[in-house]
Amino acid sequence: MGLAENILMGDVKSAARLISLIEEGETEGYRELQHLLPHVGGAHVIGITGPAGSGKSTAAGKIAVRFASQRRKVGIIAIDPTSMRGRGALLGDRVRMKEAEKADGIFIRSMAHRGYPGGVARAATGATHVLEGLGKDLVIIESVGAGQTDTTLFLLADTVITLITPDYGDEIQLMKAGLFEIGDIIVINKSDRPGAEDAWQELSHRFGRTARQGHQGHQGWVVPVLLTRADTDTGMDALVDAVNAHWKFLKESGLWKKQKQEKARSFTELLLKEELWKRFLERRRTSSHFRQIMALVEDGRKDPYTAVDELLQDVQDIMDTVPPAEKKSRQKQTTGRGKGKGTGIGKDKGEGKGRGKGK
Ligand SMILES: Nc1nc2c(ncn2[C@@H]2O[C@H](COP(=O)(O)OP(=O)(O)OP(=O)(O)O)[C@@H](O)[C@H]2O)c(=O)[nH]1
Ligand SMILES: [Mg+2]
Repeated sequence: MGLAENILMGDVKSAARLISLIEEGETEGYRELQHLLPHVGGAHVIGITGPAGSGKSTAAGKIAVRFASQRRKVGIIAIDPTSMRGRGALLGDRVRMKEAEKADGIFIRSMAHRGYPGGVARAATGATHVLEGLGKDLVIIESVGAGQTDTTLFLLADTVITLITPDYGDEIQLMKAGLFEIGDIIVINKSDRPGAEDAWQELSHRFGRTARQGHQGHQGWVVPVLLTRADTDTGMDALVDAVNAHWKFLKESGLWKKQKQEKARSFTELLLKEELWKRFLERRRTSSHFRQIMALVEDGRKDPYTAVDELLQDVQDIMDTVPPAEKKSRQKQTTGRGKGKGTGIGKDKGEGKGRGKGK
């Protein structure tokens, strides 16, 4: 039996394995994911974002336990902001979610974000489907907003919770980064800290009262601004109620499906952009053509616009050199799985052979 079939039968080990394959960019992983697709897509995906240390994991753990007690089948994906820092952050998230981890049926998976823009692991969308395949109907993705525009989380989640602390004023970057913009629910955690009440007043005034415009699919939803203290479980019922209310709103307004379709398309476009850029640089950065053009740009003898136009003439060539997925899988079966971490879609270990040679 394949991984997808095992997962559909509830095999947790196969789920963990498939998530790893997707993380590593293995073609085999995408093929199994494809088998899962007819069976998934209906779960409520909740994203939690906010500055480092604001209490996201603590809150995620607390609400997960509550959802589980409401007979929801819960999965959690915790995205490690600093894969470079080793396993510290991963373990940190797990410690905060201890209760949830012990609760029956809650599946927790940590992932490294690997430099993907927006702080969300590129594999998170695939991992969400894997958890759905396991039967989860509610998936919480914890991501780090740390000063970046976390639009990718927005694209993965049906409901986004922006979780900050009373001293968010210091995090003025957040405003620019649009963390508030993407939040369907705004939570001021650490209500035991000074200034909590003032922060609540200010944000309620700014975001809570008016029905939001802007993002399609958000029309008519009034953003709740909540005050919580996650470490002592205070305000968590209200947060669960707000999440459920948003889900009901999406379902009843019919926005859910439309929003999901639009987000899936946008995520794919984002991935395509990333992938083109990465493949282009991998194959061309060291080529003599690339270096010649860049040297002219550096000397001010070629303008950047013309340079980009000329460099893009190589793109067709890059497309031609990417072997079809089937061919890659067959290669893999004969060579075994390499150790290298995948950066690409359908990454293949033999694919980089021509890398750096240029034209
Ligand atoms: N005083 C206080 N501490 C809290 C509260 N909620 C969480 N904490 C503590 O804040 C610290 C960070 O909490 P986490 O849940 O790990 O925060 P996080 O946002 O997940 O952190 P990263 O994943 O590292 O970005 C922990 O020591 C928590 O116990 C709260 O409401 N008040
Ligand atoms: Mg965390």
